[in-house]
Amino acid sequence: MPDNLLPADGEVYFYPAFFEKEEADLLFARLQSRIPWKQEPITIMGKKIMQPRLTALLGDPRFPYTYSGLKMNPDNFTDELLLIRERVELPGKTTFTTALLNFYRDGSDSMGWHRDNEKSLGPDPVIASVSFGATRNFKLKHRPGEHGIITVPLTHGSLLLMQGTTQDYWYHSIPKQLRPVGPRINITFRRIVAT
Ligand SMILES: O=C(O)CCC(=O)C(=O)O
Ligand SMILES: [Mn+2]
Repeated sequence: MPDNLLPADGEVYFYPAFFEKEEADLLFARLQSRIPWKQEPITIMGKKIMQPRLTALLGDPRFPYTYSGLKMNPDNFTDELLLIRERVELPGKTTFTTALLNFYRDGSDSMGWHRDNEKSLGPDPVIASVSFGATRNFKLKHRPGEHGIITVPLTHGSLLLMQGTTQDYWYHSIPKQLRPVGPRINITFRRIVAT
């Protein structure tokens, strides 16, 4: 088990090469071509805006997933997603119903500060985040503000686990970056416990 990256109020574990390079290359190519990527609008502070990235939701069709005013109905898991889920359930010590996928086309695609604290995930959710493609910086910011910002470069084939009280006390984001960067796919596996 790697060390906890957080100084307090939650647990974040990072496995830099959870998938070997060859397997990660193959999974990136398959996901890029087979997932029905879409750009969809969300509502932030009453304003409807397009998300600065492409997304998809896969998983148990009984559980739609809603965030930032966007209700997504999942498509069934593909073979690749079933394989990846099986691999991350072991270190995550849980089962996952749903995967939210994000495709960052280049450095101008991003994800703003947020917490994965939707009621449907229940208290203290375990979230398994798998990355393929270009390395992007993942930032964590303590909500009470007593700790500095933590930066984790999420490498090709890596796994980041967030658990415990992380989603109560820490925001996370993928900032835009000016330095040219290739495409990146991120998958966050979640367990929906209520609708
Ligand atoms: O792309 C990432 O690494 C973060 C994705 C994320 O935070 C989310 O989907 O909620
Ligand atoms: Mn998130």
